Amino acid sequence: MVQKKICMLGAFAVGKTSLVARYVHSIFSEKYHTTIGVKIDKKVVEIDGHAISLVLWDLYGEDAFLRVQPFYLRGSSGYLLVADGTRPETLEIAQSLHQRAQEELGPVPFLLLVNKRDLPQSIPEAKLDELRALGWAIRFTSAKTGEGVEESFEALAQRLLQPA
Ligand SMILES: Nc1nc2c(ncn2[C@@H]2O[C@H](COP(=O)(O)OP(=O)(O)O)[C@@H](O)[C@H]2O)c(=O)[nH]1
Ligand SMILES: [Mg+2]
Repeated sequence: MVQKKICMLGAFAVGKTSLVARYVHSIFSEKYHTTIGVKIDKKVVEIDGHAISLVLWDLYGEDAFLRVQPFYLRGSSGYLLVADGTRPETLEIAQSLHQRAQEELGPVPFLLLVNKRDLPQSIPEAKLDELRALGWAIRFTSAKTGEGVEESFEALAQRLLQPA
């Protein structure tokens, strides 16, 4: 089966680990687990009759930004950039991480997930429009309610199968 590595990228506490947990295990936990290391989960999806195994890499920790080392990105077929819809500064961090990922990987598919949709949002829509104008695909998710989560991982998987 085709395997595709996907990296989760985003600022501290935007919900990267929660999104993977929701997608892979259908769970949500309010507790914060500061794991040590890189966590790797797998999930098989079927896209247009093709089964592909998504290998999801998740970093954690307060300085996730500094810890995004080349080995973490290397070999990724694509990535999910995650911002927290309640914290506009996390969008800036997502943009920096995007730059770093593009330097390492070139123009591979990615999606921006604006997470925590279940809470009052504070990222200006105009900011998102600027990114859309640059060609970014943006989706809203809630790891808490599950809104948009499965669709987002599958939308990225779909893009991985398309010729560049
Ligand atoms: N309300 C709400 N809380 C969330 C959501 N996603 C994550 N959280 C909470 O935000 C905190 C950080 O989540 P976590 O997945 O550990 O973030 P990470 O550092 O990006 O991996 C935890 O307390 C989660 O329970 C969401 O969609 N809605
Ligand atoms: Mg985490």
